[in-house]
Amino acid sequence: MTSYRTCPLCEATCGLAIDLDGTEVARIRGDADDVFSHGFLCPKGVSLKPLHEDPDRLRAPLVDGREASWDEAFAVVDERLRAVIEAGGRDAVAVYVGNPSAHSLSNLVYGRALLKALGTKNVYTASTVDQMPKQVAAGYMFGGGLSVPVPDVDHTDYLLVLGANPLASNGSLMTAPDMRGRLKALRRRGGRVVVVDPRRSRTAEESDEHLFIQPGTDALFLFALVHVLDAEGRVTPVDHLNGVEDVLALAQDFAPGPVAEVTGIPASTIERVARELAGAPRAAVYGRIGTCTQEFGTLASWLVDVLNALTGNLDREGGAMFARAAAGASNTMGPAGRGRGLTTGRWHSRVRVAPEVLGELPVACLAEEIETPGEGQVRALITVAGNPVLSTPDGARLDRALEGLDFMLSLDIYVNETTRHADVVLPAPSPLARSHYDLALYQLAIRNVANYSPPMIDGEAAGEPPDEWRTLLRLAGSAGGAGPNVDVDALDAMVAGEAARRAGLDPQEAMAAVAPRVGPERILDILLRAGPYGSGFGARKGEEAGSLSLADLEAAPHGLDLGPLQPRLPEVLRTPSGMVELAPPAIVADVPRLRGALERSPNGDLVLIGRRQLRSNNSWMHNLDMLVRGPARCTLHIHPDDAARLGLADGEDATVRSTAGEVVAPVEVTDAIMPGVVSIPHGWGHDVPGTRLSVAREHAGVNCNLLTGTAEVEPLSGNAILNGVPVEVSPVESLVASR
Ligand SMILES: Nc1nc2c(c(=O)[nH]1)N[C@H]1C(S)=C(S)[C@@H](COP(=O)(O)OP(=O)(O)OC[C@H]3O[C@@H](n4cnc5c(=O)[nH]c(N)nc54)[C@H](O)[C@@H]3O)O[C@H]1N2
Ligand SMILES: Nc1nc2c(c(=O)[nH]1)N[C@H]1C(S)=C(S)[C@@H](COP(=O)(O)OP(=O)(O)OC[C@H]3O[C@@H](n4cnc5c(=O)[nH]c(N)nc54)[C@H](O)[C@@H]3O)O[C@H]1N2
Ligand code: SF4
Ligand SMILES: [Mo]
Repeated sequence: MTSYRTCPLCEATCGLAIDLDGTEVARIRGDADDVFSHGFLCPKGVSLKPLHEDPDRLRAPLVDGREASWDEAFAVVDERLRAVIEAGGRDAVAVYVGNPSAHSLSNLVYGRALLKALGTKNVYTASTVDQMPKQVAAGYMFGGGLSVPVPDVDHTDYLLVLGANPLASNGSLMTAPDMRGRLKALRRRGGRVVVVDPRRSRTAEESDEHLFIQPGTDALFLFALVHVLDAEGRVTPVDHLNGVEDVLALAQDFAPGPVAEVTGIPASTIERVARELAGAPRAAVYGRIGTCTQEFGTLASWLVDVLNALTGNLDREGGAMFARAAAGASNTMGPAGRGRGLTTGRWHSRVRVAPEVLGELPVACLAEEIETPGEGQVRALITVAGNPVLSTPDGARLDRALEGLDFMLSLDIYVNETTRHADVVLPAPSPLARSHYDLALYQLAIRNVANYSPPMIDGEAAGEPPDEWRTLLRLAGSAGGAGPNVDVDALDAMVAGEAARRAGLDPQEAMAAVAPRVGPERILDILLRAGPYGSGFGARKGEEAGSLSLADLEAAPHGLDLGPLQPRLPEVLRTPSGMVELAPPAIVADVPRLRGALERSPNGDLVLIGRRQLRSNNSWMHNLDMLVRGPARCTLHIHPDDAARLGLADGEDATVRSTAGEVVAPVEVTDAIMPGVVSIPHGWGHDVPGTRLSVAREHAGVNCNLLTGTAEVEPLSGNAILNGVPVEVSPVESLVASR
């Protein structure tokens, strides 16, 4: 029997065709009939089989390291969590939500219920080691943290890519399966792809032009492009913009000459790229991790869309466009065209008084909140699908801090570097035993699509843990003081009612219309019907009225294609002015800091950046042999000139030191990285005691986040600075001594 389902592992949302032989997975292929991915898949998609079968993947709760029944585990959680709350108040419990939650309908919807029940301001997520700067920029400019324009890669003639490597990552803040095929098609139709990256990445290799850039200087480069456009009279702004003159005035200070000195990109190249961008019939600028997890993350993220707007490419075919997602998008709800915009700093972290952003605090503050005594000190932590010891800065400090907690609970499928500290671990079912709908990622898709996958394996019969939404609700019960055995179904109905209310519906009516559905399916059906392709439960009339519901998706196992992206300005906006804010005051106020960077001259020191690898998924799929076999991949990339200067040879170990820590990694000499820059991928370092990762342990690698620090965060978003970290590299001392 063949089942069709969307791969939940990354943002590309590929369709998979999975052959089952009884309850065994026989084979996984790309679904050739998928309306979006047309058969494309990457090696990780296939690895859902070994992930499903992995004996190290948890099937039962662990209490103090021993297997326990669910009732036992919830009783322990209830008792210990209540004790912490009673002693230290609600803020004494912190939550860290990791990346896989963004790919899970259950976790997105019911995680919110848990947070609400906890009522803590200590909410941390992987967003502040990732895309928060982009969300802040989008929030200020367009009024929604997920109103992020995506490049219309299928129709553009010119794509300027900064700090992204979609050929390895398969795309991010840009849901687009088979980016390789899409970029090839772009070039085949005469278009041009330019990649700006301190490394010649796979994407750079397959582009028309690659520009090396000094890490952390993208905002300078982008400002210089604006400067040239203005100086040469090439500014052709789109409609609905506030603040064009302000931005052009700010760009005055960023002439190509001085910017060239700091970025390493020649002034003539900056001028040419500006002309190409302005001259292309349709063009898009796109930036990702490299432009976010750095010193000027929000400025760079903002300037990406400033350029799209000033070249006439924002919100038009072949430019940077807004998806119109079928379900759950804030920019399809409430009054169109106007809203409250973004407010940050509604509360602050206790120790360094960092402002709240989009409901959370910077994860770089988590360790100090645990360590620092006083009222409001964090004494318990709940991690949900996260591995912050490997994925957040100064992992060693966080690791120590976790050891000192009074209570730690992890919702996770593995005992890894983080969850080994947990008193209680509650597992989730295999991806094949649960339903899937990419509520978040379809809001960032380069084509409007919707695809729902029902569970393909009976989890209960297969001995899989219960659905994660049930676990989250039971925890919400405990957190809210209702004890360990709350009526999950009643709570579920409340969550569904709340979702309906937020979508502007009468809860009773909405719930009746989708009965007898329960759980995530009930909520999804409500959101689809309330969404832009639904009937609005009868509220929408005439041409506007669609009829989309979950039943339509159930009848379409290869997905529903809702068409190419369409212009959405000004209706997509939720700013108070009803205009795109090109010069938001908060962002403008950060420009002097960037101006300061113009004075810097490269001083010959090395800086560290990261990189992603195709057969990897942050920290957590290294326990699958098919993804880790072969030569070690957690290597230090260094340019031949730097290697020669420092006496480092390919294959030898090097010591890498920063103000935060030190690691020893094997050297890979390559001219794919620019002089002065070294790179180590993140998510490795699996050789610590107490984990249950028998395969990953054999391919341990090192934790590059022992080198990244927590002292500085990007000021507007609170995002960690993971790229452009000053380091010293030297041959391992014992080797030097023995020579
Ligand atoms: N230096 C450096 N650091 C980085 C980055 C970088 O580029 N450089 N990238 C950053 C980015 S972009 C991200 S998103 C973060 C990721 O940071 P995290 O989200 O903290 O880390 P992951 O490795 O994704 O960990 C996912 C965890 O979820 C568990 N898991 C998997 N599936 C499920 C499930 O269905 N339910 C539950 N409950 N658990 C599950 C896994 O076992 C694992 O423990 O790392 C960041 N860290
Ligand atoms: N195979 C695989 N796919 C993944 C993941 C994974 O771990 N493995 N993780 C997923 C996640 S959580 C995310 S967020 C996405 C991320 O998706 P991408 O952003 O595409 O991720 P990377 O491949 O890390 O690409 C970032 C690039 O930025 C470059 N860079 C570093 N510093 C700078 C800088 O200062 N300026 C510029 N211009 N470039 C810089 C790096 O050399 C690298 O090539 O990938 C997702 N997909
Ligand atoms: S590209 Fe992403 S969504 Fe597609 S198969 Fe690979 S991991 Fe899954
Ligand atoms: Mo990420």
